[in-house]
Parts: sequence; C-alpha cells; structure tokens
Amino acid sequence: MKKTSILSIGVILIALLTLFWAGTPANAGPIKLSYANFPPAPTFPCVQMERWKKEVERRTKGKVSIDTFPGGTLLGAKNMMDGVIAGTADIGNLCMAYQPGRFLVTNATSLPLGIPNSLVGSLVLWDLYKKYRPKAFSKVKVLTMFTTAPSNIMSKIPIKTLEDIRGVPIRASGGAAQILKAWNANPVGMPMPQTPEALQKGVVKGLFSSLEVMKDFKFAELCRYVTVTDAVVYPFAVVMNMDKWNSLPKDVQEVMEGLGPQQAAWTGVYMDNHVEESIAWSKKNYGVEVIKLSAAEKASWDRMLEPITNNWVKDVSGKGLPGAQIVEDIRAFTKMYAGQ
Ligand code: 3IO
Repeated sequence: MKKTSILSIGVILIALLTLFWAGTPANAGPIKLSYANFPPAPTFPCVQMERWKKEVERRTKGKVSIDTFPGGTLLGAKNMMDGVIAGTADIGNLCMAYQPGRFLVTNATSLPLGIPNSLVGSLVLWDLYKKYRPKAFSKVKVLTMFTTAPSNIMSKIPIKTLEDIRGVPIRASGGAAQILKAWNANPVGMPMPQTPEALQKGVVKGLFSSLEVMKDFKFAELCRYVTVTDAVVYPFAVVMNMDKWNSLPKDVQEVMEGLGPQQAAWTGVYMDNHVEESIAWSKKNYGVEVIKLSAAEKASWDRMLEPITNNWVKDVSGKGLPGAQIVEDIRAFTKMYAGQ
C-alpha cells in the first residue's frame, strides 16, 4: 500500500472516532447536575441535600453525579427560584417564606393551624402541592418539599409575657413574621444566613424559627433564652430547571419521582430529632433557659393569632384562590398524619 493511502485511512479513522465521541456524550461519563443551596453546609437544608445527592447517585447506579453548592456559592436565598428557572443551577433549594407573595398556596402551611412537627408538616406540604399544583411552580420540576419544625422564640432577653415581647426587634420571614406582628413584636425580615450578623450587631434581639439553629448556627451563644410557642413552620421546596428535567432519561426521572415524598419524610424525621439534640446541646453548653408560658399567658398569645387565618382566606379569595378549601385541607392532612 502507498504511504498516502495509509495516511488517508488514518485521517478517516480519526474523523470517525471524533464523530463517535461527539455524538455520544453519555459515554463520556455520568450526567452531571449542579445543586445550589443558600445556608451553610452543616444546616438542615444542606444535610437533606447531601442525603438526596447520595440516594440519587446510588439508585441510578452512578449514571448521575451531583455537585452540591452550599452557603450561597452558586445562588442565594432570594434568587434561588429565578436562578433555577434561568439555568444558573440545575437544582435549587428555596425557603418559600422569603418570597411570601410568590408562593401563596404552599405558604398557607405557615398559617397558625397547629402543624405539630416537621415530619407532619413535610407530608402535609407535599400533599398540598400535589393537590393544587400551584402556578408558582409551573416553570420548574418540583423534586421535593419539606417544612421546619414549629417556630419558637430565641432571644437575648427573657420573654415570659406579651408585655416582654412588645416592640422587641426579632428576626423572622413570611408567615412567621405575621405571627410576631400579631404579638406586637417588631418583626425584622431577612433570610436565615444574615441572622448571625444581625444578632451580633444588635439589629435584632432574637429570632423566631425552628430550634435546631441554636446548635447549627451557634445562636445559643448569643440567645440564652428560648420561649416555647410551638408556632408556625417554614416551608421549603427543591426545584429543577425544566429543560434539564426534560433532558433526563426516563429511568433517572423515575428515581427522582420516587424520592419526592420519601425525601420529605426523611427530612422531617431528621429535623425533629435534630431539634431535640440542639436543645440538649444548648442547655449543656450555654445554660440556655427554656421558658414555658403559663396557661393563662398561652391562652392570650393564642387568642391574638385567631384573626390571621380568616384574614388570609379573605385576602387570597380576592386573588382567585380557594382559600377556605386550602385551610380545610391543611387541617385535614395534619389530623391524618398526626394520627389525631
Ligand atoms: C432555616 C433556614 C436555613 C437554615 C436553617 C434553617 N432552620 C430553619 C430555617 C427556616 C428559615 O428559613 C428561616 O428563615 O427561619
């Protein structure tokens, strides 16, 4: 054979190989997905993220590989939803309370309706989402949802009465801020990751959220008092870019679909256990005092919350939502999961 024909066979071979590799990206390694989260890695939204990542990688037998970005390194608390819609991250975890007007239906889980813990809250929220399929999520694929445990007051000063809380600047967002307002506190809205600095600088004298943050953000160091209110939960959603979702193979989609309610339950159980651990840790390491309201006092606090739900129903009914039905559903789902 002539030198030139050997050469041209070589060129053709290389061209064919190049075409083959370019045409089959699946053979180039696993499908890579980015997952953005806003708070620091040790906190519960990121713990559930790492668990979801591991489960997906295991259940797809390595077909999918997920890169996690905790601490707002890819998207922050308030641009999470829009960042995922735009494709800045493939997946994002968001707290719906930070955009209360945007997620009206699902934020109804932070009305004072007596959700007793994170497991029940998470299952109720998932069912509510499945029933109503709110328009707010039409541009994304919802992978899972969950809630925190009920909120309690963590503060630098002891709060035992409605007089004690009057005018006190306390950090909260969304539905939880409405509760503080009803108690005549001075709610200051900001996402959780900004709270350590606000507490340090004295911009706020406390916060209103689930108690696992006493340990995970070390708030116990600054807030030596907890007032037990067991009030509203904060709802969260994990969403995926719609084009990215549509590009995934069917078997991968099935794994993620199956994980939806399981991840909600897993996160609920993790949160409820972690709250207990955090309270014990805070007492032991910082001598945190846990204040229980007297029965008479508790009755007054509860009474002040009564108008909130009816006002919400009126408000959203004006916006074309079946407010009364949503409230009834949350109550019924709560009873079912709480075994009442
Ligand atoms: C929360 C948000 C980020 C990390 C840990 C957390 N524990 C409870 C919340 C709820 C929340 O979003 C908030 O702002 O209180």
